[in-house]
Amino acid sequence: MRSGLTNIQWCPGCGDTLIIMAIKNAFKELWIESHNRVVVSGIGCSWKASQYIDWYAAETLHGRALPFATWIKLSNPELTVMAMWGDGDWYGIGMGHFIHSCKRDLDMTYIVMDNENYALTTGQASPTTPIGAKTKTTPDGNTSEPFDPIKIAKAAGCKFAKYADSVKFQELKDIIKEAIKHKWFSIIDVHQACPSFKRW
Ligand SMILES: Cc1ncc(C[n+]2csc(CCOP(=O)(O)OP(=O)(O)O)c2C)c(N)n1
Ligand code: SF4
Ligand SMILES: [Mg+2]
Repeated sequence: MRSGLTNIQWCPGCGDTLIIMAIKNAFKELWIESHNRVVVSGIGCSWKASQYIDWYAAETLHGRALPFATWIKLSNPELTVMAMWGDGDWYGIGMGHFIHSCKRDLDMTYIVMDNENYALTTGQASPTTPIGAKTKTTPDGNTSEPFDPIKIAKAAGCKFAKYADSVKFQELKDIIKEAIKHKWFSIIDVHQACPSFKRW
């Protein structure tokens, strides 16, 4: 599927928009043309990312983008392959694929749009929700320790695993460029605002 720029449908102030802009700038600065790049997304607000950049895109199942991305990379190693998921997508239902992708270490870039909640389903606690945060499923405050995804990625064998923040725009764009240039598996956990449901 070929996707292009359409009207952004994320809520006003959503950090996803900044992440998309940083990726677009990174591609531009690295001279990676649209026919040489492909994104695979899961399901969640983050899933719409694949619709807003001119690239080949596959919108897959919740938690299952990594197997699709792996197959695409193995079929055509020349492509720049990026997967974009939410924190629930990747660290919840997709955690098994995440660990094995770190171990397999193929040349792909994974961007987690980490808003610390299941936003598309209107604000339930996710694996990265901080202690004390009140969500639909933790009305008295979250009591379980959030995952440290970067620590987990490194422990599973990933050599490029970094945090970023969508509001530190230049830094985010530079980390994305570094990740694309890294010839093995790279993961960036991008903290982002979700004004509709992340209110802590
Ligand atoms: C197999 C499966 N289970 C559950 C759902 C319902 N579902 C859709 S989006 C979503 C949460 C997405 O949260 P996250 O990955 O953090 O993305 P966000 O919306 O926060 O960007 C869930 C549970 C689904 N689509 N498929
Ligand atoms: S619910 Fe949150 S993550 Fe989803 S579009 Fe709105 S602000 Fe963005
Ligand atoms: Mg989320």
